[in-house]
Amino acid sequence: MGYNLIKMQKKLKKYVDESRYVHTLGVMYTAAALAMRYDADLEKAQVAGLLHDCAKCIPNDKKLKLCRQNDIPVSAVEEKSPFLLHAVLGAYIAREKYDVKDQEILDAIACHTTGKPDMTLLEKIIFISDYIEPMRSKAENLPLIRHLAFEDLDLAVYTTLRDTLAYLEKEKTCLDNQTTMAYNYYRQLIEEREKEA
Ligand code: DGI
Ligand code: FE
Ligand code: FE
Repeated sequence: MGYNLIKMQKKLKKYVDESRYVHTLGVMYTAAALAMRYDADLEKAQVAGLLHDCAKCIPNDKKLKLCRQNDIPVSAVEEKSPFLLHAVLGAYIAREKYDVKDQEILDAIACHTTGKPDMTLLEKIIFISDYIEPMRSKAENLPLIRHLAFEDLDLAVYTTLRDTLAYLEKEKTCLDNQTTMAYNYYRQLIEEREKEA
């Protein structure tokens, strides 16, 4: 506890390009707003939001090298799409270079790209903030998901995963197992909720 957010921002700025930095601030503030809405830890949400993409601008070959050097497992899908590693590598760098020891924050950084089944509140907040922050503009259901994020977080997570999978299928990109598992988990959660209603 007691993170120096200003100091972290100054450092991060040296390691990411300008648009990534602006995106990162957007995620930090969006995560803060969602933490207020859902009574999550405001400081953890900001630190995780600020650092979630801290490994994004490392060249892909260096990402693979850093993983190998530090015993971070690399799946076949990650080998093919090394950009996916910026999430787990980001958690590693947050711990080693930004002195973040809080496992909840590190976990939220590590799963921010694929999501995962049964995410914690903080994990869901970072996953969604990354998708809806104000600088984002591409995804088609953004207005809906931005609204849902503050109304029904699980439904927002489900809708984001559904749209991401549809997009990846259209692009014929290979799916990380974690993305598929996350989608199946949240689809079932929403289906069961609807049955009960
Ligand atoms: O780092 P950002 O651009 O802010 O966002 P991100 O870390 O959420 O990455 C977004 C991209 O990741 C988006 O184009 C969808 C893609 N993605 C998510 N899950 C998978 C995936 N790409 C592949 N190849 N496989 C996945 O399972
Ligand atoms: Fe990312
Ligand atoms: Fe991001």
